[in-house]
Amino acid sequence: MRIALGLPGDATDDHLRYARQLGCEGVVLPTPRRLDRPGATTWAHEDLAEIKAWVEGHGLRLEALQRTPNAWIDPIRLNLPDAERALEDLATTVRNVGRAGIPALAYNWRPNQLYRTGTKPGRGGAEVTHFDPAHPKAAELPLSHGRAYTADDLWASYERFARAIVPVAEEAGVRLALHPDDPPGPSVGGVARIFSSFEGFERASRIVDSPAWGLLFCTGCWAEMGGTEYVLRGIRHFGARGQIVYVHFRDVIAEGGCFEECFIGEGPMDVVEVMRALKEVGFDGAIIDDHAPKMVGDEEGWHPRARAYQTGYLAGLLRALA
Ligand SMILES: [Mn+2]
Repeated sequence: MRIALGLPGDATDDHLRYARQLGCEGVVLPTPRRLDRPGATTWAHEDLAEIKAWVEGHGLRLEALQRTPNAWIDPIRLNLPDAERALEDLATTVRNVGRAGIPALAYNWRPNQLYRTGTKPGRGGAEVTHFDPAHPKAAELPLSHGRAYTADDLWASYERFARAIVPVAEEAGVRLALHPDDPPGPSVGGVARIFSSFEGFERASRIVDSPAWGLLFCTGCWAEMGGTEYVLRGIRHFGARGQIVYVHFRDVIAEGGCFEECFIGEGPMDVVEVMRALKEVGFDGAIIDDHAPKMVGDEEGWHPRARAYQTGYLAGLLRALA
């Protein structure tokens, strides 16, 4: 296991130096702006190879790309008329990611944005996000994609995706890492959420039998689903099968379907047991922190001060269990 740093999409040389200064061996990049080409519907091999060389030039490993642009995958997730074209483009991107030697590509199956009902003061006044399903912003959310999409709709689109893309990823040497719905629940904006439970992931794991299929295991989302025991259950099942590609280490303070985010180690999750479980199942990939609270002086959107604290906390945990 190793601690990496999740960087913003517009990461610069300074961000890579910062990761090195924190003692990280690698980084994760979400939809890197460096890969943007106006009008493009795929990531080009030469751009991917260039970004990997850039990261490695700083003495770091590029652990994963965290997601492709939503506009590329929404036609697939919602099974829109251009889904077939979008699947062909995604297959091209996956092949290019593999050719560039980038080992993992994450994705999720929620066409809606990461969804919260607001922010509030957390520990010492640090700004944290919260979610309350009874809040008018959640309870009265209009249809986000023009009509309701049922769980059956989402499963049909997911199965089509898995059958088309997982074999391509396996051949390309890329592992696909599926992140849970956040927040978990039956639906958001009329779109069903099918990766909000252990059973959802277990069902998905049986569609295509391939080492390329796996999880971006987000302890925060698993804790939202059912606390420490649920996190441990997920790790012990999927981790033992080698199906955890990499980890988001995060915690929430949850009660009655509501939750607020918090610092690692502040919330109810037994972080030592979670890290120990990852070790015990033989997980040997990257762990990054996730959704850092906004601390004093954290003007940059990805909250580098809180990330430094959390990254150091994770490194210490890892050292203690070594
Ligand atoms: Mn996450």
